[in-house]
Amino acid sequence: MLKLHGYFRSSASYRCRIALNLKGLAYEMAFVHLVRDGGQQLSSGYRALNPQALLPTLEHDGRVLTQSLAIIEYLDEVWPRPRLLPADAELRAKVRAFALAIASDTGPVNNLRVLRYLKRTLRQDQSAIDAWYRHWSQTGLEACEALLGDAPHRFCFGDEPTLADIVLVPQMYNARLFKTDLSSVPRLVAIDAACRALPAFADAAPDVQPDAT
Ligand SMILES: N[C@@H](CCC(=O)N[C@@H](CS)C(=O)NCC(=O)O)C(=O)O
Repeated sequence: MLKLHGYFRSSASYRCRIALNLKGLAYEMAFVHLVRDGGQQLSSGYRALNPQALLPTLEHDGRVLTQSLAIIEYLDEVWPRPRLLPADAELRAKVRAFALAIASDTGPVNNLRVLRYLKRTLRQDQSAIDAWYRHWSQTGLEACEALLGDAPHRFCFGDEPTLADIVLVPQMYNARLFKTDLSSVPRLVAIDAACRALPAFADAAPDVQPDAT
């Protein structure tokens, strides 16, 4: 049994939904609202599953897994087809580097708890917070555009989606939500559109989730 604890707009949950769909795995959803009740991720019940109080968490037959990239690599190891990481070592390192450029170096500075700290503790106004968000979003994506290399592919690193595409699409969703200028990343825009045309990506989109409000 697979159960994903997530939230429709959580980009890290979105990554896991895409990966589960690409693998064709059925899973239950447990909804953890990031805003309601002051943030349900902060409850003692959820912290018992995920001590970081972050989404997502995946339960698999009694095993509890956290961190979206670790979850996706776990899925790829337990259900190896279709591959989400390339067989070639160099390409695999490039896919991981691209995914980490977003998941480790771009997403965390724009996480909800960081934006809340800017607003509530440092008393920044909304225009300063929006400028912060767009700055890190745009510079992070521009670096990713450069990481793609020269070969023209339908997806980030070939003709099949990999972990890189799984991490890119939620980041692009967030970038659009916060009105980031995407004119400097035309290849990412094209790859994002190609991914979102696939059912595995479309069915994972925030706006079609049962908890979308
Ligand atoms: N590195 C973590 C990041 C998880 C994360 O930041 N999740 C966000 C939603 S996308 C969250 O739960 N935020 C709650 C908060 O900021 O309080 C992962 O990839 O799983």
